[in-house]
Amino acid sequence: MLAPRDTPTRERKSLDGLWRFQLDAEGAGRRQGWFDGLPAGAREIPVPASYNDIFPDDAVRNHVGDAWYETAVLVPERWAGQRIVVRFGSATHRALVWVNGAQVAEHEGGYTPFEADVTDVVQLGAENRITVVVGNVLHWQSIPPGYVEETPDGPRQNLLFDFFNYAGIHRTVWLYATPGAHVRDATVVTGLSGTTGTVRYGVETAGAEGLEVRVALRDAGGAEVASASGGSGELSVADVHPWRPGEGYLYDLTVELWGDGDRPTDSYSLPVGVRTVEVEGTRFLINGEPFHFRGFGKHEDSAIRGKAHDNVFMVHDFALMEWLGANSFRTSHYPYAEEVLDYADRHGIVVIDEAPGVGINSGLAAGVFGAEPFQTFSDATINEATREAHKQAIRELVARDKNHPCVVLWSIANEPESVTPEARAYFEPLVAETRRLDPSRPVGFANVQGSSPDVDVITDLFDVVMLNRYYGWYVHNGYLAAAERALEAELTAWAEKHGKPIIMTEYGADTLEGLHRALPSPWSEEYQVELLAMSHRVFDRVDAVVGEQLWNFADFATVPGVMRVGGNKKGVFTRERQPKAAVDHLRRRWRGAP
Ligand code: GCB
Repeated sequence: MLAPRDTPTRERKSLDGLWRFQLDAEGAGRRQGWFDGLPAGAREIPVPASYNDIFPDDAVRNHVGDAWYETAVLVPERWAGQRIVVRFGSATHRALVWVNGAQVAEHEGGYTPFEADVTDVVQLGAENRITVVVGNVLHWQSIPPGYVEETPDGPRQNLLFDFFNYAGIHRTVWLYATPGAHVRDATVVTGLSGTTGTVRYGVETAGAEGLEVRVALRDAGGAEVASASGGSGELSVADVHPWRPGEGYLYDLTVELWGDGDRPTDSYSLPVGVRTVEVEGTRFLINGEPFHFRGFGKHEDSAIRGKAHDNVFMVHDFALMEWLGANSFRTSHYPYAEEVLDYADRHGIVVIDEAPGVGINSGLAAGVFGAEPFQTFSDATINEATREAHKQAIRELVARDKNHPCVVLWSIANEPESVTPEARAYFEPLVAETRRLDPSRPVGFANVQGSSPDVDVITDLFDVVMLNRYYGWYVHNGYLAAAERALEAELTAWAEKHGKPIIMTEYGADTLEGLHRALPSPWSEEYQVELLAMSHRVFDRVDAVVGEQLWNFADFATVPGVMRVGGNKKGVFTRERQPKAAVDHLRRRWRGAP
C-alpha cells in the first residue's frame, strides 16, 4: 500500500486539526443517523490524538464502545477529473467512515492504514462532511483479543496485555488526489553482489491500459543511476551505496505511467535503501555482516496524546536513542506510525516490525493481568476467526511496510502461548502466510518467560529466537546472583537446541525515578542498573545472543493494577523522557562513553 505523497501528478491535503467529537456509549448514533451531523453539544477534539486523556472526564478516559468524529473539508475545484481518496493512518481499533452521509469505508484493526475512493461522493469547490465512528472494544475475535464484562456500572473492557487501551484517530488523515489512471502499488526487493546493487521491482496499476510503466532510480544527489520500462524487472546499480545500520542512504525510485503526451500521466516516488538481510547459523547478517541489535522495546505512548503519532516525541526519542548508542528498536506491540519507519529509514535505525498479536496467552493474562481463567485456544475464546483477523493484521502490516529498508525482521506475535499443540496449529499458517507475503525477511515472535526450550513447540517454525526474560524481576526478584545463573542456563539451552540467533527482546526492572538505595533493591534506580549489568554480562558469555533490546525505552501508561505504580516503570527514561541512572550504564556499554 502506497503512502500518500505530493508528486508532479498528485496532491494531498491533511485533515489534521480540531474535529467535533461525541461519545456514544449506547451505540445510538448509527440508528439516529449521526453521519448526517453530530448532535449539538459535540466537543472539539484534536486529531490525531487518543481521546482518553484530553478531558478531565472519567467517562471519556474509560469509555467502552463507539466514539464519533466529524470534520468539514473543502475539496479544491482543481481536483476535477481526478480520483479523490480519503486515507486514515489508523483508527483504533475499528472504524466506519461516511462522506456527506454516504458510507465509504469500514476497517478493522487499530494500527494500520485504510482508505476509500470518494470521487463520486465529494462536491468540488464546496465543504464536505467527513464522519467517523471509532470503536475501541476488544473481543475474542479481534487482534489484539480481549473481552468485555457487563457489570452493574456498565461494560468493562478486560485487557490481556500491559498497556492502556488508548483509542481514537491516532494518525494523520489525508485527502488526496491522483489521476484516474494511477500507480496502485509498488514493491521493491534489493540485493547486493560485491559493489553492485540490484533493485527488483514490481508495479501495480489501475485504469492504465495502454500506458507504459517507466521507472528510474536516482541517487541521493538526484543523478539517475538506472532505469527501465515495464511493470516488473530488475535494476542494476554499479558502485552502489548501500543502506546500512547507522547510515540511512536512500535512492529514489520514480515510477511513472506514460501515454503519448510529453508528461507522465501519473508519477510516484518511493525511497529505496539497497541492503540485504539473512540469517546464517547463529548470526543475523545485514549486508553480509553480523549485526548486533542494541536498543529497546518501545511504545507509542506519551502524556495527553496517548498513542497518537507526534513528530516532537518521534524526533526526540530517536535523538535519545542515538545519544545512548542504540541502533534498533522493536515496534512492540503493534505497527507504529508510517512516519516512524520513514524516519528510521533515513537515519539507518534498524526495526523489528511487530504485528498486534499480543495477549494470546491465558496463563499470562490470568496470572499477570488479572483476567478470569480461560483456555487460550477454544471455540469460545481465541479461535479460527481470531486467527483470520491475525492473518489480516499481518497482511496489512507487510503491505504497508514491505519497502522499508529499516525493517529487517517481522515479529508476528508477542508472548503468545507456545507450549501446546493448539499453539502450533494456530501459528503454522500464520508463519506460512508471512513467508508467502515476504520471502525476503526473517520471521520471529517474542517468546514468553516460562516457555523454555524444553516445553516450547513453535520456535522451529521461525528463523530467530526472540526472548522476553525477566530474571531478576518477575523471577528471582532481588536475587541477582540466582538470576544470573538461571538466565545463562536458559540462554545456553536455547543456543544448543536451535542453533539460531537469539535476540533478547525484553529484559528489565520496574524503576521508580528518584528512588535510591545504596544496597540496590528492587524499584530503585541502582537495582535497574545492576539488573542490566548482570544481563549484559550473561549476553556477552553466550555467542548466539545477537541482540539486546531492553524493556522499555520509557515509562508508559497501563491499566491500574497492584503491580503498576502509575503505569509501567521499566523505562530507562521517565514518561517525560528524563533519564534514570541506567542511562549512564547504557551509554558506557553501547557508546563506549567514559
Ligand atoms: C512483558 C510484555 C510487556 C510488558 C512487560 C512487563 O513480557 O511483553 O508488554 O509490559 O512484560 O513489564 O511486564
